[in-house]
Amino acid sequence: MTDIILFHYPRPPFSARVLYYLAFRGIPYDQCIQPQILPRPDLARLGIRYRRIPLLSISRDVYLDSPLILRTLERIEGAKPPFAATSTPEQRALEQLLAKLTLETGLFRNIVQILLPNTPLMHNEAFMKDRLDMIGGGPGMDFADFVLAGRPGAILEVKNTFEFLETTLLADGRQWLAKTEAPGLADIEMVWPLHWLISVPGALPEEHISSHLFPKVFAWIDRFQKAFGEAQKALRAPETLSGERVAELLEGAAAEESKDVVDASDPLVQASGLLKGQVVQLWPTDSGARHKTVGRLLGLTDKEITIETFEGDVSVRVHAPRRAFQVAALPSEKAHLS
Ligand SMILES: N[C@@H](CCC(=O)N[C@@H](CS)C(=O)NCC(=O)O)C(=O)O
Repeated sequence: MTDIILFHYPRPPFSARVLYYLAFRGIPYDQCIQPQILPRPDLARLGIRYRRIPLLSISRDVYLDSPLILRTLERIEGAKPPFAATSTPEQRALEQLLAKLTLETGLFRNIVQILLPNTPLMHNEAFMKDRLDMIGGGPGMDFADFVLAGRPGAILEVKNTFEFLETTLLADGRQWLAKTEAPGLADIEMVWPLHWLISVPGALPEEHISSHLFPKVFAWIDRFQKAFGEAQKALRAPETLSGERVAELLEGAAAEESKDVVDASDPLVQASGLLKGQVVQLWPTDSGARHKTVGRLLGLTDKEITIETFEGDVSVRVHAPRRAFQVAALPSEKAHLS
C-alpha cells in the first residue's frame, strides 16, 4: 500500500501519460478501476462530479487533469529524480511545447476520429451517448456523424504529425526526443496519442500512416514501449482497491491545509470577489463541462484551484489546474452574498 491511488480504466490514452511517468520515476501506486462510462459511484462517494479519467489521489488530495497530475508527481520522491532536476532549459521548453501539441491542439480529437469508426465502440449505443454528453452535444446531434465527418481531415493532420517527428526531432537518428540518456518527459508528452492510435487493432489507415512511411517514428514508439515495460517490471504491481476501501483510506488521510491560499491579486479573484471558504463549483471548460464539482474554495493561485468537497460520504481536497478549468460561486451563493 502507498498513499498514491490512480483512478483509471484499462487502456485509456490520458492515463497512459501517468502510468509512463510513475514507471519511469519508479513511484509505486495503487489503483481504483473505473467503469468506462458514467455513473462512477466511487467518485460520487468522494463528492466528485468531474467525469474525466484519470484522477490521482495523494493522501486526501485528489488531482484532476493529467498535466496537473504529472506536475504534482514531480514533487514526489521516487526511485529516480524528478525530470526537472535533470533537464536543461531547452529540454524543458521542448517538453512544454510537445505537451501543447498533444493536449492543446486538435490532435487527440483527430486520433479519436480516425480510430473510433474501426472499433466495436462505434456500435455501442451507451458509449456513444455517454461521449456525446461529454463533448456537450445534445438532442439532434449524432456522435457517430461528428466522428465520421471529420475523419478525412483528421487522417491528414495526424499524418502530418508523424511527418513532423520523422523529418525533425528524430531525423538525426537520436533515441529519445530531447536527446536524453533514457526516455524523458518530452517522450511521455508526445508518445501517448500516437501509441494509442497504432495499438488499436485495425485502426491505422496504413496507406497514409505506416512503419514503412515513418520508420523512425514507429521505431521510437516501439523503443519507448519496451523501456516502459522494463520500468514497469521494476515497480511493485499496483494493488486494486475497491471504491469503499478508497473512501475509508481517504477519510483517515492527512492533508497540508496550511498551504491553502486564495490569491487576492489574481484577476479572477479581483473580478469575481471569490473568497476562501465560499461554496463554489469547479469544472473543465474543454470537455465534460456539464459535470461541475461542488465544494468550499480552499485555494486559488495562478497554477491551481483547490476546493473541499462535501456532497459525498467523504470530504476530499480536489485540485484542478487553471488552464481549461473554471471556478465560480454557486448561483444560489451569489444571490446570498449580494
Ligand atoms: N485533459 C484531461 C483529458 C482527460 C480525458 O479526456 N480522458 C478521457 C479518457 S482517456 C475521458 O475522460 N473520457 C471520458 C470518460 O472516461 O468519462 C487530462 O489530461 O486528464
